[in-house]
Amino acid sequence: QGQHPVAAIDLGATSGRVMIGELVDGKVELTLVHRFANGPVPLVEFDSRASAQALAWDIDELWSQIRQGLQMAFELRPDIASIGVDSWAVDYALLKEGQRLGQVRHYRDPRNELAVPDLEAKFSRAELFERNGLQFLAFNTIYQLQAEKQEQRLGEADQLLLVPDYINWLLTGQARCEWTNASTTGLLNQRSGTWDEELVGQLGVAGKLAPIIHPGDSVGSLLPELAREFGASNSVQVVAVASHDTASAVAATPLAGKNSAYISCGTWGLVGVELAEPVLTEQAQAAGFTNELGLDGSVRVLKNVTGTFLLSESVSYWNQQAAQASEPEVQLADLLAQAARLPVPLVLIDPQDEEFLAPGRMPVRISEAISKAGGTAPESRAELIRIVIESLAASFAAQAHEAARLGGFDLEDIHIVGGGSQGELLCQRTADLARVPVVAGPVECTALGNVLVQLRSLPQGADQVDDLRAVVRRSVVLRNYQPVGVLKPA
Ligand code: LRH
Repeated sequence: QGQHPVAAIDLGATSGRVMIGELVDGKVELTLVHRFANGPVPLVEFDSRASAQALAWDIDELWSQIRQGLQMAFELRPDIASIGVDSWAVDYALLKEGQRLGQVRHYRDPRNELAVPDLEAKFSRAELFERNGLQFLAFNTIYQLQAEKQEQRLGEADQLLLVPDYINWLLTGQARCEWTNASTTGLLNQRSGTWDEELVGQLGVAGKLAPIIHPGDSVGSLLPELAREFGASNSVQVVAVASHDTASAVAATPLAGKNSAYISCGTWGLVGVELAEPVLTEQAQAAGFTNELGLDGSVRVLKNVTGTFLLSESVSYWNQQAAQASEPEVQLADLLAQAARLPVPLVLIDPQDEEFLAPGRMPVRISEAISKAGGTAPESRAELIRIVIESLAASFAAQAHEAARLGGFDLEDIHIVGGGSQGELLCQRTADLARVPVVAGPVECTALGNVLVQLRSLPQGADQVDDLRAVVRRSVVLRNYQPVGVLKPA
C-alpha cells in the first residue's frame, strides 16, 4: 500500500501556495493546488504612535486563501494525512484570550529602524550576537518588539505566535513555537538552546511564548469544524515542519558535498553553508553572517542579501506607471531576455545595502545609487535589470566564498534554489564571478522541504525518507552552469 499524500502550505513574501506532495516509487511528486498573491498592506488599525508608512500583512486574507486551498486539496486527495506550514521568518501575531490583537506587522515596517538604538542602549550589538548569534537586521523580532513597546498592544497580549505558528494555531487550537523559526527571533540563546530570559524580559514577552517544538513533532489534530469544512477526516494531523521557509528550503537543497554553498533565492538571497555548529566568532559577526537553526540540529551560517525583491519591486513600479499611461504591462521575462544581451555593467549596486529594504520607487532608488557610485544612470529598463542581475551575482559570489571561509573550506560549487534558480543570467553570472559551477534547482525547494519532513513523520515514513536530499536528487532535474564568462566589464 502506498503512502498517504500530505499538504504543504508555503507562504512567501510575494505569494503563497498550497501544494500536495507524495512519494511515488521513491520520488517525491508535488502538485500545485492553489496559489495566491501576498504583499505588504498599509496598517489600518492605526496606533496613534505608528508612522503613516507603517506596513502589515493581510493575514486574514492569507487565512481565507489557505482554507480555500486546503478545501481544493482535500477534494483532489481525500486521503491527505497531514498538513504542514512554513512562511517567511521573524513576524508574529499577538493574541489576547484567543483573539488576535490588530494586524500582523510587516518586517519592512520603518518602525524597526527607529527602535534599534533603544534596544542597543541595553544590549550592545556585540552582546546580542554573543547571545543569539544573529546577523544584525533591523527587522529581527527583537527590534520589532522593542518598537512594539512604544505602541499599545504588547502589554495587553498574553500570547505571541510567529506566523506559521499562528496558522498552526488556527488549524488546531494548539499554541506551539517551532524551533527553526524561533531561532530567527533573536530571543533564542545559541549557547543554551533555550529562550534567553533576559532578552525575553527586556522585550516584554515573558510568559507569552509558546512551548518549543521541533520539525516532525505533531502540533495537533485538525479542528473538527475545519475538517468538516475541508471534507477531511478527523484524523488529519498538523505536523510541525521546519517552519522557517529558508530552513525548509535548505533541508531539501541537494547539496553536492561538504564543500558546497547554497543560495535560497526568492525575495531574499540567503547565501550560506550548512554546518554542525554555529560560528560565533568576531570574524563571523564582522562579516555580517547569521546562525539560524535548521533541520535535525544543523546550523545555517548565512547572510541575507536582497534578492528578487529588487526585480519584483522594479516591475511593479513600472506597471503602476504603465497603468496610469494606459500602456501594456511590463513583463519581467522580456526584460531579462533583453538584459542578457547587454554588456557587463561598469558600476553596480550593493544589494545588501539597507537602503533597498523598504518597498517603493525601486528603479528610481537604484538609478540614484548608481549615480552616487559614479556611474551613469541606466537609460533603459533592460539596462537597469542588467545592473540588478550583475549586482546580485557579484554579491552572491562574494558571500558564498565568505561563507565557505567561515565554514573552514574552499568552495567547490554553489546551489541556487527557489524562484531565482530559474534566472539563467543570474545563475551563469554567479558561476562566472564565483569561478565555481552553479547547480540550479529545485524551484519549489521550500515546499519540498515542507513535504519531506511530513512524509518522514508518517508511519513507515522514516524508512522511505531517511535522507531528504537523496529523495530530492532522485525526484528533480537540476541544471548545471560552468564558469565561462567574463569576470570584468569590457
Ligand atoms: C525568506 C526569509 C528570510 C528572512 C526573511 C524575513 O523568506 O524567511 O530567511 O530573513 O524572510
